[in-house]
Parts: sequence; C-alpha cells; structure tokens
Amino acid sequence: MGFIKKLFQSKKRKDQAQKYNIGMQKTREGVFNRLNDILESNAVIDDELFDEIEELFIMADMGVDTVIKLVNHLRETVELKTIKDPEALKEIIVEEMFKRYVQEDIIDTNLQLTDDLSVLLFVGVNGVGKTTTIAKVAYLLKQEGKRVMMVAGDTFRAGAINQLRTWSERVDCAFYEKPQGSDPSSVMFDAIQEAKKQGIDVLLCDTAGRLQNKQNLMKELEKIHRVIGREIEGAPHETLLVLDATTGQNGLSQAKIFNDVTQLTGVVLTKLDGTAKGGIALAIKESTGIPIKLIGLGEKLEDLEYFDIEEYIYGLFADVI
Ligand SMILES: Nc1nc2c(ncn2[C@@H]2O[C@H](COP(=O)(O)OP(=O)(O)OP(=O)(O)O)[C@@H](O)[C@H]2O)c(=O)[nH]1
Ligand SMILES: [Mg+2]
Repeated sequence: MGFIKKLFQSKKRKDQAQKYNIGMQKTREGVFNRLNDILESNAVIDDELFDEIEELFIMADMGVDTVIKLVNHLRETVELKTIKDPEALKEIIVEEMFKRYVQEDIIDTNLQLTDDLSVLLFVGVNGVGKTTTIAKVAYLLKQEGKRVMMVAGDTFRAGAINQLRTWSERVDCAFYEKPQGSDPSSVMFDAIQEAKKQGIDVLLCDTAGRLQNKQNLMKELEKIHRVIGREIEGAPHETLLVLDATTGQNGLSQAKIFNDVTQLTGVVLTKLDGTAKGGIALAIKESTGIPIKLIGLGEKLEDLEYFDIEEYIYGLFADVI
C-alpha cells in the first residue's frame, strides 16, 4: 500500500479529520469526487485527461496559476515514471498536493499570543462572518483556559453591538461596549484600559464590515490599527482578515487591499461548509502568502478549527483515495 493510502486510513480514525471531512463535504462531493469519474472513464493518460483535471480544479476555485503549475508537475511526473494507468494518477495527485503544500509549509499557523494582554483584530467586508468568528475564537480560547474579552468595535451597523453582547453571554466572557455611533478607535482604546484592569488575557476586537474600495472606511481601519499599536507595543498581535469561502477569487483582491492598510497576520476562511469551491484555501496560500490560521466549518460555536493543511487535503480527497 502506498504512503498516501496508509496516511488516509490512519486519518479516518481521527476526530479532527472527521470535522474537516464533514465540513468540506460540498467541495468533495461537488468537485473532487468527480476525479474518480474522470480517471475511470479515460483509458489512457493524454492531453484531454489533463485538461479535464485542470478544469475540475479550476472549478473548485484553486486559482488558475496554482492549477496550471500543479498539472504541469503532474505531466512531468507521469512522463518521468512512465505511468500509463489513469487510476494511478489519484495517488500521484494527492502526493503532489502534500509535497507542494504540506512539506513546504513552514508558516506557523498558531495564533500569536503573549503572556500579557494580547489583542486580536478582526477585519473584512460585510457579512463574511467576523462577529460569529469572534464568538467561536472566544469559545476556543476559553477552553484553553484564557480570560477573554470581546469589544464591540462595530459601532456603525444597528444591532451589531447587541449581536456581539449576546455571543459574549453565550460564551460567558467579558464584554466591552460604548453607544452606537462612537468612534471605533476610542472604543478600542477604552477597551484596552478596561481589559488591563480586569486582567484579561485576550481581547477580541470586532469591527464593522467594510468594502475594500471605500477609502474613508479603510482609513478608519488604519486608525484603529494604529491606536491599538500605540497602547500596547506589538499589538494588534494578530490582524485577521475574515474571508467568506463562497466568494471565491474576489477574496484574493480583498486580501491584497486589506493587507496594504493593516498588515494582516492571517486569514480566517469561513463558510467552507457552504461551498463546493473550497479549493480557494490553496489559492490564498499560494497567491498572497498570508497564512490561513482558522477555518469556519459551520454556524455553531464549535465549528471552528485551526487550519491544518494535512487535514484539509484529506477533506478534499477522502473519497478518492
Ligand atoms: N455555514 C456557515 N455560516 C457561517 C460561518 N461563519 C459565519 N457564518 C454565518 O454568516 C452570517 C454572517 O455572520 P456575521 O458573523 O454576522 O458576519 P459579519 O462579518 O460580522 O457581518 P457584518 O458585521 O454585517 O459585516 C451568519 O448567518 C453566520 O451564522 C461558517 O463557517 N459556516
Ligand atoms: Mg459583524
């Protein structure tokens, strides 16, 4: 039995792999399982077959550049090892994914927390899942024994403060708010003082959704970032861009523009459970260089996982191998 087959069999028994398995069902069933059909219905490995594979991966939103590189590599491997049977390509494709993304993965995906107060800032366009992600992160960190406070930095949208307060009550963590319409930077400033007073370990900062082409809102974000940095050296310790996996390639341009304004330290990729285009995670890694730190696999508090590229690739190919 090949290395990949053995690896997948051992994963089938792991809890975390099961979460990826369930959360990525749409991508797997909608796209990657079709790899089986393609490889079974082609008698030989030829250009047409490679084109079909290419098309399939592009449909999963892996990004054209990423896919072309990957498929070119496949062609080379097939030639080098004189492989004739299309079925044998399955393991080679997965192996190639592991080589490209797992072995070369030197980026630390852990959240950067300090021994004192750590500040995590969540940014992104409207409706991507910032507020829900904060609730999930609070839940996760509380389980790790951290004292957590949420701050309602979305003072713009009616109902945003109440939404976050409700989450803080459900998670049972501290909460800081000022009235709707307050300057978000001053809310952050005051929340930091309060968090220090209460001996909080991690302050999770919600912000209003903003389109990346709205200059005044991007300026506001720059100010929020600056004010936090002035209060605590090295803060925000994480500036996380929340991206909705269902928006596909547009997420890449969001990442570039937000990064110019706030120096992102990571991406949270949400709603992977709701899309067949889960290949976007690979495109983000390849084209922006910003590490994905967390992924959202559902709407519940426990539906958040630290991003693990190995489990992710398993989630894509669990039914193929
Ligand atoms: N299926 C699924 N739904 C999610 C996930 N994350 C967030 N959502 C849903 O996405 C919707 C928007 O979430 P919010 O957290 O309010 O998004 P937001 O970015 O704070 O939105 P604004 O504050 O309006 O910019 C909610 O219905 C969430 O339940 C996820 O990982 N999977
Ligand atoms: Mg919100």
